[in-house]
Amino acid sequence: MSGPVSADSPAAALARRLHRLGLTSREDDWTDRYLLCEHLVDPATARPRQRFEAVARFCRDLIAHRWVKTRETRERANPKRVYYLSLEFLIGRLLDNNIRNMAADPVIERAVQREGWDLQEILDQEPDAGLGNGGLGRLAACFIDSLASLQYSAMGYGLRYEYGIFRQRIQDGHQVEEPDNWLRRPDPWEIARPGKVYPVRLAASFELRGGRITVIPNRPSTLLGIAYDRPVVGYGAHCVNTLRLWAAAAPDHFHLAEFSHGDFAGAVIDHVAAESLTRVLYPDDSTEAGRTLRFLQQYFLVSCSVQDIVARFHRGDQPWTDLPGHAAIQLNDTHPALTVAELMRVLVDEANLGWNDAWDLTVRTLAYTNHTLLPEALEKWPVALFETLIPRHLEIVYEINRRFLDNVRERFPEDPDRPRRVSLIEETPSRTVRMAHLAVVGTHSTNGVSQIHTNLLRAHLLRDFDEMFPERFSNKTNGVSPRRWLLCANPALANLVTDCIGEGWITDATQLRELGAFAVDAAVRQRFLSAKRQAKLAFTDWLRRTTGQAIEPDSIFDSQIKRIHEYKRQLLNVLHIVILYNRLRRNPALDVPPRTFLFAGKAAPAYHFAKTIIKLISDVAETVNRDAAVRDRLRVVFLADYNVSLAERLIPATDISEQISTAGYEASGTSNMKFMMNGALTVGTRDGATIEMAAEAGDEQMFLFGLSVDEVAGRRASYDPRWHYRHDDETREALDLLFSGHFTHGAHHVVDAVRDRLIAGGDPYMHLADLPAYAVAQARAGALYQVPDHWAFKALLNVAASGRFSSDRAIAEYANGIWSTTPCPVP
Ligand code: 26Q
Repeated sequence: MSGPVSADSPAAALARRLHRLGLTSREDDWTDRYLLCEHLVDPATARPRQRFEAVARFCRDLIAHRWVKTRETRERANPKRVYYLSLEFLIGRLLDNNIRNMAADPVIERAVQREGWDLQEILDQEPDAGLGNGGLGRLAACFIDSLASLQYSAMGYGLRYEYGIFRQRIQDGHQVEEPDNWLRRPDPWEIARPGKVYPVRLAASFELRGGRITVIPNRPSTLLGIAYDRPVVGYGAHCVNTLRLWAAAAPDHFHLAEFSHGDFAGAVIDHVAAESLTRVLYPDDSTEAGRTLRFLQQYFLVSCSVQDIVARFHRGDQPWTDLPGHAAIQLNDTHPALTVAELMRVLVDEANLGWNDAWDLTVRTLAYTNHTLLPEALEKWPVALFETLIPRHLEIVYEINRRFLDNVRERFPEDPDRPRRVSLIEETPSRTVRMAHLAVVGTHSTNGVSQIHTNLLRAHLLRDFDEMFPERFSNKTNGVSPRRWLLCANPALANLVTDCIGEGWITDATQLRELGAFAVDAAVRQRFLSAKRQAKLAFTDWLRRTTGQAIEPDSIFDSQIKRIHEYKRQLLNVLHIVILYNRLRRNPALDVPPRTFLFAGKAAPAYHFAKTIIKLISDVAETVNRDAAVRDRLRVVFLADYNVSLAERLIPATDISEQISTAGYEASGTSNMKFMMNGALTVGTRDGATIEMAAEAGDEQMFLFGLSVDEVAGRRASYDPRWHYRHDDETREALDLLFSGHFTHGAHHVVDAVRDRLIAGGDPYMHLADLPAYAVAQARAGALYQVPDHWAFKALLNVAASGRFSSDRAIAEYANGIWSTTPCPVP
């Protein structure tokens, strides 16, 4: 690992930092220091968790120097800041990533070896920071990684949930949710900032009784937001940015006022109510209504972050007109869209600006990213909630709307229905605020997350707005961090890539293109295959150790890992498994390579059919895996508790990446990119960013199938799943076997629910239309796998074409196209 060290290489910089800490590379006695001094523990007898804390604390001390240096540099240069506001940051673990980005691996490895410790065991002690639901939250984490690695002056703002996304257990095939108490033990990365505290004022109070929130109108209350900072270490550790997470607390004066009335216990209980605001991340339950606490969380994030941004702005002694030149605030979906009203309130009520000036500054400072086209996922908050909790913001929303609709009527006099369609307020069935409309009207930029998604956004969901403000719309295709998802997650493949093309790809993923020339080299293809095998063995090992399940590393690892949702079509995957099962039982001599189908993903707790899909997968797995007729040829595994760490293990080990959403429904997808970067081949529909991946690699490097977006739209009216049931033999046989209860034994409700959706319910996601083409694509993939050398060739071309899907490219596009900002290098 530790080669020659040039003067300003990451390794040389690390040597300087160690020197400042009083640690030369010779006398690295820090294991003693942290264990003896902090824990009064002898390193020889330290438990794995204590070892983890020692290594993490050492790493954090190394980080501290660059963190302070970064802050000082920005205070002096005062560049334009980027603020990424998100209710979710799905960061996962940090130790491995931070060690890498600090170039501290040689020092850590030496110390670990000296003590006779196992580094992997230490890394596995760290709980995942699961502060997100899925793609949107993980995107925020990759984006702050890139912002730091590219040295932008940027900050992430989010909430310090005490409980992250629920942990999933599978019991008798059913999902069971358990609380994720990730902060049970002290987190070595966070730094509480008791000095950074902001009041958040509400027009009502709230109490908690039996897990339910009761709002007491007309009794104003104040919450406090306390900052907890986490370092975001850029690659090479030049720049260490901050992720600032807000925790809610009750203000002391409130506490004391109650106390002086003699209600001591009442005051303590109010404390608990206040702190419960940031207790738990809301799982993505798009249907469940009445989530007052989620609304409060959104306002709390917005209020604390805006106060913090304004305070930093004021330190620069600039006039308000400079705000858009000082700050670019990116709203991650509509979850923080209250920022529009909050910034207007600050500028009008506190800075005493006129409405027009305030509006101009607000719009120029804010930008909005949309992540979904699903109508049921569009946020709408009851007007009554605004009225009770933040009535001033409702007034502001009304005034924004009044002016906006005046403008609409003036510009489109021939379209009398337009004001109703674009209004920020929906009148029926009940009065709600349409957060997406607020976000588009109140910002200068609206972007989608892949080209097709942006096109559909402009043509359908936001068509009226596109006609009014075409210049506001742009596409920013998602990306993923090549540091986390290739360098750290897949050391064998990363080494192969570096041996071929040098290490420039780590910070400039476009260089991966150069790997294309090496795909023709048989020795490189061989090395690719052994890197893949190494990752598969590591995964197989881990699976056996942690679950007792044995899978065959020489089978195809075929993975679909993502939230369970009908539009993502895990059911299509299941139907194909049943087709294969039927073929193998009918013809045991069938020449197909053995496959292991791996599923993982959480279902929203209130999304009942998604939970049924999990139960179905588990039941099919149990039946197939017990059937001697397909033994060693077909295995199905549902991996419980999908999270970032599981993705880091499974993606490098995967041969086939399943990206099979109904075309037009997956805004982008990001696991598709992670798989591609790790040399998996995609079996997928022409949806989201998969379309652009195929354009980069060439269609012939993937297994694309199924209806396109236009074909889905064209076929929708006449589509009848029964027609496909009648006309396609394998479809009918698969459904018949499924509906016969062959897999589900007594659990009739599972089969009934699936039949209801796929047949009686009209199959809105058109599984049956795509099933035959899907089976053909899968068969082609299977056939190619039987020629490993050809497989390796295509896989290498996929890695070579994955460079565009680096989050560094995405961030550079946001910086140039939306934020108008450049990096601020830290010397
Ligand atoms: C809604 C109501 C109440 C509580 C939570 C929510 C909620 C939370 C999260 C609604 C939606 C989300 C997340 C959506 C999401 O992850 N979308 C995905 O974003 C990715 C990044 O852009 C895309 O790649 C995926 O295609 C898109 O599905």
